[in-house]
Amino acid sequence: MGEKISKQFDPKTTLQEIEDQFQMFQILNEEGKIVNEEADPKLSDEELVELMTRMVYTRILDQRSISLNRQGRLGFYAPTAGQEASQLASHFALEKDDWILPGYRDVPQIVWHGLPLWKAFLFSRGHFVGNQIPEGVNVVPPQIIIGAQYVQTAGVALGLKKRCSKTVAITYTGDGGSSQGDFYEGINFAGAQKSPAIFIVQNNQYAISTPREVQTAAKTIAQKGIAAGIPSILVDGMDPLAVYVATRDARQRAVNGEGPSLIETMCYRYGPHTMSGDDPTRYRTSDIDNEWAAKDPIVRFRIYLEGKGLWSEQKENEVIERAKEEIKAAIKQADETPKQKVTDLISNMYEEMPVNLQEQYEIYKEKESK
Ligand SMILES: Cc1ncc(C[n+]2csc(CCOP(=O)(O)OP(=O)(O)O)c2C)c(N)n1
Repeated sequence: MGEKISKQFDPKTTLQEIEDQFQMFQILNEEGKIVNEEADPKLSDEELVELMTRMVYTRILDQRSISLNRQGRLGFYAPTAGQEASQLASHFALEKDDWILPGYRDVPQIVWHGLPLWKAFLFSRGHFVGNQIPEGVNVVPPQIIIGAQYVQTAGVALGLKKRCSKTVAITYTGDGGSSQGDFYEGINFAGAQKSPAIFIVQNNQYAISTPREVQTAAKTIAQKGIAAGIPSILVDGMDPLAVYVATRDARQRAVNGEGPSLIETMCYRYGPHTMSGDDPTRYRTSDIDNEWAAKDPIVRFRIYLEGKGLWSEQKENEVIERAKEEIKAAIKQADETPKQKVTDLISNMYEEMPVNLQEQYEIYKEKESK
């Protein structure tokens, strides 16, 4: 227990003092300048180019996914533009054997972790093959239940610890997800067990149409980790270098046996919540959109890399063309996959099929054979 204090308890100051500690961590500012020399991860030229390539590629993947969805060629899709630094720079700090427990918006990370793109498209279509993850690709299917992946990550991380594995389990949710009970249970359990977990909250400012301010009285989401006794940081989620460093350090602590960390990445989604029909103009102004567009992660990284002579318009166009080609081939492969049947749904649901489903299975099998 701490020292006894005799001074009067001042609730305002106590809260203020804690909240003031959560200043936003930034390395590369909006103008593409390093503003925090000391924290610069000094990535190699190849690494910088690779990270930029992934962000540009993923922006194209987002644009193509949106238009494929509008053509009726994809199903459920949650746009990712604006969150590239938050998603891909955090992923960039991982190792191949680390486990990713994504939410529905986190398809880019699992694709870069090894999920073939055509399978990601099948996931979007609700096809079971999209959730059949290849052996050796350490990801689980994206979670739709808000926050549930936090509890599952605490479990996976504990398993990794028990196996003395030098790997981590990383998970992502949104600002809205941090209002769920599962969020608190997950970070608390992992903290208590000192499990190698990394909890990322991508604060893109809205849970569908609900602004972040309405979600919680806390000034930051990062500070919530402190109550669970785990290191927590608020990061500029539009800054690839800051996100990379925060995740790299969290990973290092995790594999060193120092337990989990919480990272809040301040970012923005440019598009709608999903392609299922919400209209962002009803809950956001164009002024807010413009304010965030000026912080764009790709724009600032482009300026930074061009300044180093590592990037050019030509290079970017090559990446864009490659992305378009690969997306085209992947959607073709998804199209060529046999359509999902009702019998697939039934047979994939249970390891041992219940009797009533067995009856239905036979009925559908008969119908499908015609
Ligand atoms: C347990 C649960 N409650 C409600 C929903 C419906 N729902 C889907 S997305 C969403 C908002 C999530 O917002 P946030 O966590 O900020 O993530 P974002 O979509 O912004 O990435 C809600 C409430 C759900 N999927 N699961």
